[in-house]
Amino acid sequence: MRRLAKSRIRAAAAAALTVALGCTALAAAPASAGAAAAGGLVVQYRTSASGATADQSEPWLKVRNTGSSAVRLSDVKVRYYFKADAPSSSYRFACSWAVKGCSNITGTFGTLARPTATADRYLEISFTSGAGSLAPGADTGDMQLRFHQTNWQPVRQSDDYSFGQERSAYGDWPRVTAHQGGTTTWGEAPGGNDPTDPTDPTDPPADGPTLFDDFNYSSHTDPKIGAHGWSVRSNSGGPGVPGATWAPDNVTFAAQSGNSVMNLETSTAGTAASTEQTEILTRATKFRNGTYAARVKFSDAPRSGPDGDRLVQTFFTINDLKAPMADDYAEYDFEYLPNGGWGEPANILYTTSWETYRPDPWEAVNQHSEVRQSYAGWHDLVVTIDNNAITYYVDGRHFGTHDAAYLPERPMSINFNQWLIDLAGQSSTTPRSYDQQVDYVLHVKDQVLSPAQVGTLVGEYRAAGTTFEDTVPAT
Ligand SMILES: [Ca+2]
Ligand SMILES: [Ca+2]
Ligand SMILES: [Ca+2]
Repeated sequence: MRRLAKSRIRAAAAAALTVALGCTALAAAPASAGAAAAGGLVVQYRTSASGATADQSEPWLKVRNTGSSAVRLSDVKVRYYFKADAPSSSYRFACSWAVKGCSNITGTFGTLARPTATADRYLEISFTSGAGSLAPGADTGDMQLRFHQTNWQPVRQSDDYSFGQERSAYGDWPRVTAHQGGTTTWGEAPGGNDPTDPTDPTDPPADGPTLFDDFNYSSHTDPKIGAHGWSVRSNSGGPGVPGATWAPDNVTFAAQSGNSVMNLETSTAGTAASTEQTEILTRATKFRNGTYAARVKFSDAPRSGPDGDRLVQTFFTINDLKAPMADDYAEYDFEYLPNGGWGEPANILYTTSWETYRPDPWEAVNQHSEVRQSYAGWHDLVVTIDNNAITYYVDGRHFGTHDAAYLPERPMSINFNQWLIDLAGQSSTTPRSYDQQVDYVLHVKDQVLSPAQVGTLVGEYRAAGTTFEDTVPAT
């Protein structure tokens, strides 16, 4: 994050933020007993993309309750089955419009345990509690859904089990299944793949070199920190206020409900000499493709003193810029600005994928996504990197997907820091300090995990009492 410039030029190809993607639920609530007792769901289907191949599949769905008692939609899941374009293809879900609200509809992808000629994957639709219930006889209304290849190559629909080329108007469609609890209440899955006996889509891949650290340390001088591969920064230099120090003793650890949490405290009294920034990073630059995750607590206000400083709270990966505009540079950022900065007036969260940059005169080649709102509090941050794209999630929701042009060419370190863009946000010389907390960090090499799989894996480490593991090989 050697970001010397005040102005950062953002890529024109800003990633449009797609809402309500990804999987939000780490674990579905247990289905209520007898949910399907008075049985009856019907799924109706039409498509608004009827081509044998298309830019995206557009299964539009309605779920109707034909039973005699109300059905809670959060107990219902619907699966659309398809044959992947290639074994390595990955897909993204989006909701264009829905009577129940796209924010109440999530889509995740799964792999069938017993692939057939027309189905080896499925799109599973589920609902948040905000979708409410269906009274007897009621339906969800239109759910205008779509999915596409991550790399935006065409999808071949003609070989997809659930695709109905002629279905230009809604009609009952048994090639899509609905299930409630342990019962399939509508439709027929492709042979041998009944959804009530699935491979659990929250199961993480069985192996893959992994770094997990729950940040269970006593202080910044705890010898385990270095032994586990971390460096608590003390050397001067950017980013941030020129002349500021990077203060290792402002990196502290405390127990919260039996779980150790790391705190990065950044403080200032309005001068460079009084400004103390914080950073912790892996000494090894050995992390490239795969999944990165951290649980981070951002804050909007100082712990004490006057508010308003232009602060950056981060989780990122980075390597070194060997020359201005060298294309083998790589950096992937979560950056939260609680008080604005970089021309922004107020809270904003950026995710940014860097091809390269030139410090002077400043020029950046990157792609970013942004949301202008408060992110004060704890958040689950996930970024995945495969050979096609970089995808960011916040709290299980898709936040942005960035293009292959920004993929890393070389391995990187993993970093957290909190720093001040400048001292122009608050001119007071009254001391103030800001906290950024980190619960854990996870990296799984060369595996793209869903946010739900990240949650499962972290849960497994904790159930085993493991607070640190690093099986990622040195490069
Ligand atoms: Ca297909
Ligand atoms: Ca690059
Ligand atoms: Ca922890």
